[in-house]
Amino acid sequence: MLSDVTTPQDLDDRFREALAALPAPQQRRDPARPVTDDATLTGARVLDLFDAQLTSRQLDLAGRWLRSFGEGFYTIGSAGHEGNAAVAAALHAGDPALLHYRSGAFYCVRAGQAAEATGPEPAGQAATSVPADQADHPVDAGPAAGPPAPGDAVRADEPGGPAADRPLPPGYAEAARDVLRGMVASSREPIAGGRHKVFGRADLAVVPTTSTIASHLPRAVGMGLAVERLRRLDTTGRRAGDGVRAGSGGGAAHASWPPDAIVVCSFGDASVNHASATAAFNTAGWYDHTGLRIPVLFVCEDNGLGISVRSPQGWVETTLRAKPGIRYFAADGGDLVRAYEVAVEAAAWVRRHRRPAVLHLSTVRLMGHAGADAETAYRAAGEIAADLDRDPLVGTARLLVGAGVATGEELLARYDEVGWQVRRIAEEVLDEPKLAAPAEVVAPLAPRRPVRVARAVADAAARASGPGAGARAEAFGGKPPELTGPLTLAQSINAALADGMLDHPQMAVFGEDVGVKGGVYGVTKGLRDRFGAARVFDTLLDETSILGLGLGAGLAGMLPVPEIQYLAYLHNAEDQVRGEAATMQFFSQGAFRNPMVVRVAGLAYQEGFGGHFHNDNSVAVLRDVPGLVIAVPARPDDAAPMLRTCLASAAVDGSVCVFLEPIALYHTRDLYADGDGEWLAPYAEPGAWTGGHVPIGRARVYGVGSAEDVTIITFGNGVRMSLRAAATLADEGVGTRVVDLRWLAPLPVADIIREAAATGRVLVVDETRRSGGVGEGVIAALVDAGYVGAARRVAGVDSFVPLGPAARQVLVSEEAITQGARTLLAR
Ligand SMILES: Cc1ncc(C[n+]2csc(CCOP(=O)(O)OP(=O)(O)O)c2C)c(N)n1
Repeated sequence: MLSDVTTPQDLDDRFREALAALPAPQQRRDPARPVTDDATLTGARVLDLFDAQLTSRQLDLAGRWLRSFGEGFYTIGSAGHEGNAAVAAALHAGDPALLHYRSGAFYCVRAGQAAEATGPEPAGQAATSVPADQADHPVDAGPAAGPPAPGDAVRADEPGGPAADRPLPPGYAEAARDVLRGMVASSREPIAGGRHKVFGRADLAVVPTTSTIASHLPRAVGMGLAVERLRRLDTTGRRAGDGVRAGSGGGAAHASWPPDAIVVCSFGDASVNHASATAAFNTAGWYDHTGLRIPVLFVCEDNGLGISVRSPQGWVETTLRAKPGIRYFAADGGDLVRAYEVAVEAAAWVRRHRRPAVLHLSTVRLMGHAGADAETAYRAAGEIAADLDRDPLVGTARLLVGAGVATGEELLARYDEVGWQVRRIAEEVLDEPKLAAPAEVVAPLAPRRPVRVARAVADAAARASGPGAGARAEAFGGKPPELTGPLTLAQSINAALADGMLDHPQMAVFGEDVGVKGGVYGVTKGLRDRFGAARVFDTLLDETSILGLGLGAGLAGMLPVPEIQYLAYLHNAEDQVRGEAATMQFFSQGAFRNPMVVRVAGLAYQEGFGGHFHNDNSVAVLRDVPGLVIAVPARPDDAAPMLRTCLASAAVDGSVCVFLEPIALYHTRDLYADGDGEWLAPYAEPGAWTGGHVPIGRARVYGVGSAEDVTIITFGNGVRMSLRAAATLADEGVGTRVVDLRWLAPLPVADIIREAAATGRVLVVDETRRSGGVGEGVIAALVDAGYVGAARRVAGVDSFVPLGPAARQVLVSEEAITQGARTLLAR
């Protein structure tokens, strides 16, 4: 009898009843034969897949059990979705997979494939190895017992039979241990190390996904694009491959993906409505329409519900069928054999044509959304019971018994045996250590090795002036930027991008209008002509997809440099930076990384192009993303070395960098007076790159006058305004030091403290907003360090930036800076 939720007990009871009710087979079928006369799967393979389904189910039950006494921290399960075992079976073990959180059976099958490929695990290493005191219950003790040779007759009345007492297929117990470690937040969990319960393991090509539904789909599309691009380079022999300098590109600590790989990503039916999902479908279809190949298999596991909200009848099929450029396949996830056959067809289609497809897999959801979900609040008892009747495990059992491969009794014995093994592993992992110190938690977040980064910059310099000099001269048309005279900020970034492209063979620059046009501000001008449309390309107009392409490309081994046309438009896609990019190393302990330098044109003060959307001055949303690097170059001679540092850090450490370029300074030439040309700067020749290296988190300090009276701490447009204000103050006999932070994250704390202490009077000039602005971080850093001098802030008003001259009402002005300094000095 059902209570107000489907409990593990209910599910277990129903399963037992259903199996007990199966009629005994009249005749046994040789498991080496197709399980039914028209099936492609053999009985033995179905038994293997059934084991994966059982293991997954038992993991769900174990998760609830662990929760019941406070030792488990995750109860979202896979029950009802175990048909995804068929999808895994239809794929290659090396196909990168970004999985839905109901992928227990998929994960077991993938682990099984990998274990078979690598052979038996060495004793003592296998997660399936059994402690001495439990050796009487061997788990996964070796390769699966071979099925009888074809033609061997197995009689229905023979005791045991092939289903009953086989060891678990290789890899399954190990997979179970992985999942259980995730549930108990063990620091030995193989991918996130106790930071989250995810499906992921580098050797299984399973890339961890976050709980933010559908946010992994734009990344999957980016990966598909990059995998295909690298494959083509491979087949034409031009891929840098082995010849690529270590660390010159991206992505994975993982070896490169197989050339014929396809990317699989799965998600629920409610998720198809999410903006990230629609972006991913659209981008895959858009590229397909242009003839570009993106081998991605989307798998929609449709249980009809998103927590309590029903997908309207027929909506999922209608919407998936209607996606342009994406081939539609459908299967019943309760029918393992047919689901497998359709999945094989879909995967083969994607692999052959290198084009996107969606597999719509119908499933049920058993035991509610998660442990605490009282389903009866929103579902009728009859509906819940109907789902139980469609339990895919019962479906597979019915198939096996109907085919004569096993009896219901044997399969129940199998269920219990698997359950026993899973419980035992659960008990073992209970006592494993948890993450126990802040440093342990954050260790993989954003590794920083500044010495290696500096060395990478020095190596790049050596290449550019040595073996790469010829290619460099050619790329710059015989006139390298150091010989073209002083450059603007935009020209300097352009030159540094070109040098980056020359030095990093896997680097690609892309975004809206960056290719043919060369960027709305001309920053990427000429790059497409020099480096080709495969490396410098226009994307469709969707920031989520642009970032997703970057994320996937980084993961696939490239060094992506996407551009976001305006800071305001980063905000509508910000989750791809915050939730996806910045978390990847954290949730994979560095096994996967998405090196990326996101160029963003932003901040205010544009002449003649007003209004908030092109003058957005809000960076708060970036500053609290753990591990993110935020660079704001104000001057041409900082921009180039800072960009080199970001590229090197991305390549060396997998850093996610936001390179925020002040639009208003792009073409600025003068500092104090019209025509003085003091905001221009020559481009450093490669021989000077090492000496001019700008490490992450180091500020630049300008002394004006005696530099002893007041310290102005600022960045971006504030640098120019502050230098001008400092000149005015100097005329009044006030000595100022102007500190350009250059890096908003990590803040140059040591430089801030030193320069603040030097005068004892700090004026923070913050062109972002008073609330949530950069100035808050600077003041907090001073307080934390015990600074006892005077401090004031000049910051933007808490407002969006209005059009026209009204903008001056809310933005920091030179006058306000001068006044602020005078007020400080008057105290
Ligand atoms: C972007 C986002 N919004 C809300 C949630 C909270 N949430 C978690 S699962 C879920 C329902 C997802 O339903 P579906 O995609 O059908 O997958 P199912 O759980 O049914 O397998 C919701 C709303 C989330 N994880 N991510």
